[in-house]
Amino acid sequence: MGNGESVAGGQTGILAQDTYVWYRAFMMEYPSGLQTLHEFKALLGLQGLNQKANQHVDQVYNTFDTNKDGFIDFVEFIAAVNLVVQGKIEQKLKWYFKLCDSDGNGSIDKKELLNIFMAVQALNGQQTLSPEEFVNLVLHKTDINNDGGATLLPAFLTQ
Ligand SMILES: [Ca+2]
Ligand SMILES: [Ca+2]
Repeated sequence: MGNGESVAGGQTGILAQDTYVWYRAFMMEYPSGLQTLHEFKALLGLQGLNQKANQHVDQVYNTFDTNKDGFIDFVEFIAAVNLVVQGKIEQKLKWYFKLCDSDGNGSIDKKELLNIFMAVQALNGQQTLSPEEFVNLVLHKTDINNDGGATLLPAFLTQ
């Protein structure tokens, strides 16, 4: 009974019997049943970041906070774990696209891409390409609608 059932994520989701283990661990760590942004950063070891990197982490947190109450509850937490641990590449890309599209207009423009790049670079502390070079490269490669790379459309995710 219950074999193969999953919560919050279809076939690739965490099995129902494992959910209980996750739930216990979550409640042990966060007795209020809610994880704050501060706790989220602590969990991932992302403290003391510079401003750009911090903004990026805040954005990640916000995409996981699906009911927008400012906290991650258990259902949101398990959905996030599902995505990160077991999600298909397509799901991850869609999530990442949502993350990049900070004004939520359904496409990623040069400024949004630049923001993400700066944040990721701040997190990694590496510098191989300049931000401008990176943005031009990505937009050029994904210029599906032939607008000269002005915007990045989600079309590439569904092909
Ligand atoms: Ca929430
Ligand atoms: Ca946008």
